Amino acid sequence: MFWLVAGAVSISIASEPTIPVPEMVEIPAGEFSMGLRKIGEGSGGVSEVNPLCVSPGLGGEIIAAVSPGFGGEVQDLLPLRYSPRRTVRIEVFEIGRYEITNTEYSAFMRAGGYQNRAYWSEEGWAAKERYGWELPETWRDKRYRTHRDLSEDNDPLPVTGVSWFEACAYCRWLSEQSGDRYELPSEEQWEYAARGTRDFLWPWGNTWEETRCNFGDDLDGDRFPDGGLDEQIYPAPVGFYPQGASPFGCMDMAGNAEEWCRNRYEEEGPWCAYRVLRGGSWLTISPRNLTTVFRGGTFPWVRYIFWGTIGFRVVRIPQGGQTFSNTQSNGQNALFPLNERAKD
Ligand SMILES: [Ca+2]
Ligand SMILES: [Ca+2]
Ligand SMILES: [Ca+2]
Repeated sequence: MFWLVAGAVSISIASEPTIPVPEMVEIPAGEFSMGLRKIGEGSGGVSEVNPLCVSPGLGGEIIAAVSPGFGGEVQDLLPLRYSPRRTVRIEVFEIGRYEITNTEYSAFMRAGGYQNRAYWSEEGWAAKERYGWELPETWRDKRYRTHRDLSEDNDPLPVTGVSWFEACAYCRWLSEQSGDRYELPSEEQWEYAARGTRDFLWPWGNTWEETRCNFGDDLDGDRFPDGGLDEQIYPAPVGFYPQGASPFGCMDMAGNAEEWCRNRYEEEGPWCAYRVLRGGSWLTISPRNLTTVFRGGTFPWVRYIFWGTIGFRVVRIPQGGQTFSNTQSNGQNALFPLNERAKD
């Protein structure tokens, strides 16, 4: 099956042990429209309408669908559930075709990633020490692992149960190992990679397709996935839904693991300590919350709330390249911000 080899090739750096390096997709420079399209935009007096609000079955009430990765009730207090509509210029970059897998993450663990302070920001290390992190929260839970004996090799499920701090530490470790520059995607990079230039609401287009991603398909109404529609109850092997690929060929950008981005949720205000989560997860019921434009978020030290839904993918930045040209977040997107602002 193709996904057994998806997501990684191995490289050997100098005399270092071979490590799995995520398979990357090059995203060309370009412009795209970020955020949700407004019908009647600019005509004055026309309130925001979008296909998600008017399509039967995608009504406003389902925005409250639970995504326990960041708490069903809490999330609905969040402002800015969609980015402001704007044109964004993107510089060339590469992004992981898949979410980071258990195989890839296990290399970081085996290399002493949780013991080597050099890979962690000051705040990240403090959180790790405080909470005693030594493994992802889901690592010893068979529901999140391919092999029931929990062997670490050849596990194409996405790593879940990791905080933003752990995701950043993985990026720093991978950068050091490979000599390339890896980061979490900016929110702009993520959305461009997910939707392309044609305003796609889901990675594959503008029509919801329940067989093209791993979401919280729930046929019996108990608000827990059955796997009856998408064949997966818990996280799916990355790349399990080739028809769900984005215009650039990125997989699982709707559902499966929801994905950390580098950005703060907002630059100022009560949610500025949050980091952005994108794409919804295997537990997200509402198609609306699985769109390419929907924004979630939580604190950078949160990695698990009831279920393991949170994972990530990485971007690789060309030598001398900019991460992105949008100025809105530039000042706050240092790779490892050392001056964490306290939540108000
Ligand atoms: Ca169910
Ligand atoms: Ca499912
Ligand atoms: Ca995903």
